[in-house]
Amino acid sequence: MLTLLTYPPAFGLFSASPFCVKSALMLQHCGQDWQRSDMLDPRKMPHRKLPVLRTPERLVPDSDQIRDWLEAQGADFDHGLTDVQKAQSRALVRMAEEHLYFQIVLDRWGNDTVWPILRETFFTEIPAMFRKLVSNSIRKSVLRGLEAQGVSRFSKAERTDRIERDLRAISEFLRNSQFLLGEKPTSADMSVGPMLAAMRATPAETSLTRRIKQDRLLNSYVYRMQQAIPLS
Ligand SMILES: N[C@@H](CCC(=O)N[C@@H](CS)C(=O)NCC(=O)O)C(=O)O
Repeated sequence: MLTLLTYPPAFGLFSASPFCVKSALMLQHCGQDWQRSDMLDPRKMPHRKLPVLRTPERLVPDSDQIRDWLEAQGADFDHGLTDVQKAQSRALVRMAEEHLYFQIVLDRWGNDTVWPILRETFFTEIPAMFRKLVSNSIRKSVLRGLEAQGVSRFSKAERTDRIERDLRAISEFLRNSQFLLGEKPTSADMSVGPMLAAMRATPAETSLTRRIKQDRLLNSYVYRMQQAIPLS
């Protein structure tokens, strides 16, 4: 049986990591026999990140490589899409994973109201007496990473504008269909859906959580995705 090494459930989601949710959705969608194995510390993993798929032959790191591996076994997440739709799918996935994702990380790790909740969710394996010290130093390194990536250099107004343009682009795809590229979920939905769900699930009210909750189209899309491919 395949095993998905993933971060545990958090904030009402299958996992706090939208990349882990994406891989779980792909496994579920293609009908593979799989189980989850939760971990909080990915440092021994090939890319020092999660998700990772344990197959009979090897560990497959990275949600895109997990997708490739599943496709090599016969999965077809974009069945029936034209070449242009496949190109649109690629662009949507990159927008979600290389931009919106970092906005979510900033919303979680850069917010002093969210931080105590994060500390007690992500660092439970660290003995309580060291937890503050260790988690504060990890928080600093995550924030340094966001500075290097650039997302935290924008003003609040600039940030909002950048997010808004992405959300409007996603909404245009959903204006006349149930899912991004038609009436059935495809790979783009398995990436964008969990990203929007994560954005909504940050455990404090932020402008991002409000933005998704108050948007009927996006909110119902997140719900639809969760119904279309249920993860128990
Ligand atoms: N490109 C990777 C991204 C995975 C990723 O960023 N995972 C994060 C959690 S959402 C992680 O494990 N971070 C740990 C770290 O950077 O130390 C994928 O698609 O799987």
